[in-house]
Amino acid sequence: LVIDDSRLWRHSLSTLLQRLGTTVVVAADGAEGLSLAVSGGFDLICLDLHLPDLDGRDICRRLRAAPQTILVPVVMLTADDDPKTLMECALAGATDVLRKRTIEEMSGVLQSFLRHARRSHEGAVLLVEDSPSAALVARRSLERMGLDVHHATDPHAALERFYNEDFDLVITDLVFASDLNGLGLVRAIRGANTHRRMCPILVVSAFDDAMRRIELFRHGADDYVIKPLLHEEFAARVGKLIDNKKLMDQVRVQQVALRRMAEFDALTGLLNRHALQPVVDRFVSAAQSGAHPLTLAMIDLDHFKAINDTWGHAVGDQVLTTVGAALQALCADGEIGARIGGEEFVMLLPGCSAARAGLRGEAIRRAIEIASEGPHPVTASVGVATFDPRTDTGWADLFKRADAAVYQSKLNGRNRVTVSLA
Ligand code: GH3
Ligand code: MG
Ligand code: MG
Ligand code: MG
Repeated sequence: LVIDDSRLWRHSLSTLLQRLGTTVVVAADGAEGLSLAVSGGFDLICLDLHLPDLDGRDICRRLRAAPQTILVPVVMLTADDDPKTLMECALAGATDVLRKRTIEEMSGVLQSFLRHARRSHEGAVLLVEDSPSAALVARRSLERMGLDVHHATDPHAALERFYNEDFDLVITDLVFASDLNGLGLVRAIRGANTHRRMCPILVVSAFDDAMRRIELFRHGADDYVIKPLLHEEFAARVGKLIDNKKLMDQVRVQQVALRRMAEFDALTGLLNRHALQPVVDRFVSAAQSGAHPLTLAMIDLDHFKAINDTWGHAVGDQVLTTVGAALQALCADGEIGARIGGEEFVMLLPGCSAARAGLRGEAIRRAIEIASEGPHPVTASVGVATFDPRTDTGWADLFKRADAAVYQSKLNGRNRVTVSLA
């Protein structure tokens, strides 16, 4: 609703608001504006301060006193810069005061009011409420917002559902005829052993005492609202919590993706060199303590540059993918394959002793040969070394010996396995 005596401003504001997707009703004086306003249904009232018949501040006071408009935001518009006038507008109940400058400047502010007015939300809410009438009021509000409501009357049943289903918000009453109350439910949710424990929690209660609120916040409740529920306030609080939850979900998904990118080689899906280190540390300590032997197989593809040069880089990539898959397929439980360089791979074989190291090396060499059979065959030079606690002081020694064994395989004509003797 736009109440302004200037035809120019009525026109400019209407055009702007329509462009923002709103239906606009206009009034040219205070009396007409007031009677339209109390007829109801407005999301925003733009009210000019200086009108021929009534003062904007008086109109504002009357809007604040009428039940139909008490919750409707009123933005007062004035060309006046006098701080005293601006303060009087605020005291009269204006939600905001906007100086009449350019339409572009006003656009952002008006848009922010309208954005929230009729926004629908998406999400699942677990409503824990034992009073049927209170549950009905909350359910109506939530469904009006577009949310899916799942109602539990008992806190234990609610907790059981919470552990097993994904919710975007838990809304709980405070007092139940149960050994579990609202505070206990908040504590149980926050202590749950799942990412779901971060779910926002809104407590709804008829109690309005600071002590209860403080303890609820300390135990992890996000917000507190007092019954009887006022739809607009309830919806604003719920909307905010749901928005935050969606943001948190996005961050979690991104974190998982980033961790994957940081640890796994995109081409072959094997671990990369960086992610190998913690595994290496674990395996080497076990080998040092004699808990289990550790064999390292190092693999360098033969004349790989020629594959790129002859068939192109894309074929080279395809061959690397094939080799990666072949190595992955060779990994028994607990064994790890990794791509540590362009066409260089390693396999960590915990439990493989020196006696079997040569056989495993040969199996790797053969698997690569078989996997790449076809138009773009490739072979590999393999070096294997088994950790020897008497001479190897750590990973660096083992790595150096396997690397030297690969070099020896290259020197001896490639496509072969060299076992490093400690
Ligand atoms: P050698 O038998 O002596 O190991 O010869 P080589 O050609 O395999 O060894 P060299 O180290 O000279 O060349 C390795 C080649 O691997 C060079 C590089 O272009 C190629 N390469 C490294 N990373 C990738 C990759 O991700 N994709 C493709 N297509 N090629 C790669
Ligand atoms: Mg005016
Ligand atoms: Mg190489
Ligand atoms: Mg090579």
